[in-house]
Amino acid sequence: MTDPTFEFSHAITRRPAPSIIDGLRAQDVGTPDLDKMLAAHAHYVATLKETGATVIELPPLDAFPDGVFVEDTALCLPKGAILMRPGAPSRMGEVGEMEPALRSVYDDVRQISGNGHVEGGDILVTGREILVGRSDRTDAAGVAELREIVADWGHSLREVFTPEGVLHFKTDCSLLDGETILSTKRLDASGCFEGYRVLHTAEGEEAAANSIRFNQYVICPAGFPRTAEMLDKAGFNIVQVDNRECAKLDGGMSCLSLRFSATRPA
Ligand code: CIR
Repeated sequence: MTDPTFEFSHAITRRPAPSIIDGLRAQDVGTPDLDKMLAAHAHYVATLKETGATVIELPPLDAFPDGVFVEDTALCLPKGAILMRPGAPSRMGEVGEMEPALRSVYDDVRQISGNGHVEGGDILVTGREILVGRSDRTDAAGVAELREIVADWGHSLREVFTPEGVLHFKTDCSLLDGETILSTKRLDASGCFEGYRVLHTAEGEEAAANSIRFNQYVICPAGFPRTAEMLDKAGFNIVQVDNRECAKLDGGMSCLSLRFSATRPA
């Protein structure tokens, strides 16, 4: 029996395009370097593959500077996939670019089609529920539509709030196993993880919170040694990937893939 919250047969990624230099960012802390990003991306994809998973690698999309951050375009669940409706207007067209890949692996593909917005980075699927953080990108109408869709597949959805000034809910947290969450102290202080086992990122290492559990690995951004040591001591198998270029665009480990177990072969 596999645990659908972290055991996956597949991932979808997209190689960064030269237009990455125009990617959205909250603050300008320097232009991302495409070659360095490509090298880090290759390490990320190789790590996913090392777990035995199949990685569907999509080609770069120069028309969409943030296209590498595929997580925001969809939510993948055991019974189907849901195409999102990004709150960032420049990212809206990325969804249609993702659709064929999802249709190749899922029989049931639905869509947020009302006026609301949801980005995948605001969604954390745990062993017991789906947490969705309202943010500058995800609004009440989007959450309400998503709630109806996932209810059809037997999931309960709980609306929570992304801290002020934080891009996405999962910028500040990740799932380590069905019941264990890695979170910044500031997000955990909101009380949204009551009843879960919560491990905190080290002081000053908040950016380590955007990690992913993917099969046997917890893939973390490199450069956060105290959090990595804490996770290692807690028994997790850590792989550290250079995230310096993506971080310039507020991106992290979760943003770079959609993770799922295919219902039929790709
Ligand atoms: C954006 O602002 O939309 C991108 N530059 C970063 C998206 C990061 N995605 C994520 O956290 N899931």
